[in-house]
Amino acid sequence: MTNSTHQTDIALQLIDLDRYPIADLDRGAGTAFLADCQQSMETNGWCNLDGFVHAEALAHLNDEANELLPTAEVLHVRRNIYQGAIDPSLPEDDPRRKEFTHIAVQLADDQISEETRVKQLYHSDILTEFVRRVQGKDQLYRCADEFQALNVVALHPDSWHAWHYDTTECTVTLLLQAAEEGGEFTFLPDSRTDQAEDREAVDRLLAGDMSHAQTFSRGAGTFTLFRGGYSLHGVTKVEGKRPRISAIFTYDEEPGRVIDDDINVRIYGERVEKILTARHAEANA
Ligand SMILES: O=C(O)CCC(=O)C(=O)O
Ligand SMILES: [Fe+2]
Repeated sequence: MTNSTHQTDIALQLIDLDRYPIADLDRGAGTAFLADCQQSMETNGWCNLDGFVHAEALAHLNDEANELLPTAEVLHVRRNIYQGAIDPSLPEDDPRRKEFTHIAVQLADDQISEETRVKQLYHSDILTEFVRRVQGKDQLYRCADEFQALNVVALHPDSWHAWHYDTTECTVTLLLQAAEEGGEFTFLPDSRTDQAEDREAVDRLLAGDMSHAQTFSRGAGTFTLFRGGYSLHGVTKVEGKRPRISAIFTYDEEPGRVIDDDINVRIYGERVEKILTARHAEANA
């Protein structure tokens, strides 16, 4: 990376670098800060940085999201916690067969223009490098999928983000607008590994017992990394008048990662189905 790219990187303007020296991780305070983040990721499965963006930057990001969201679709996605096919060997009444409806007003990547600050922040090489190092990956790339890479999700009052595992290992979010009440990000840290799942803990949560779940207090402007592929999580019911708005930044260890069309149609519905159908028709014409 050249110096000039560095100097124009929007992360340098938006992020509170005094508290979070993400552009200077190889000396002094930056080294200690990175070690703390890595340690938290390793021990707890998450890293939570409140006040990550400056107050004025947050106000701009928030205005931008509120301006764009009226152009977004209302998504209704029915899914089980694994977001895949249900294991047919499970008993009929097994909680893991349960499907939840996820309702959110959601902007997909292609609906967020390159001029927006949120897209520029997501495209920041400094930020991507920071996320890579916190996760301890040799390589990490921004997701190349035209719909999934960057999303802005609004949960309106009375809706919640139903319990699920993400289909990627680690999820990175920036909370743009907190709910007046409720809308807490809640999770069971490391509730599964690649080999096994803590069934007792999972079944307990699915039955509505939150006593073992963890939550953090997250004000608007909080940047969070967590192992969403391994920790069952969701967002509790949003209360009050305003929606809870969160930006989801997606990364992958493989460069150029795109998602299967049928998965994107399942998530994003009719709008994306039309785009893909038109594209196929054109390719076959
Ligand atoms: O909005 C959040 O804080 C979490 C969202 C989430 O779990 C997801 O998008 O997969
Ligand atoms: Fe998630």
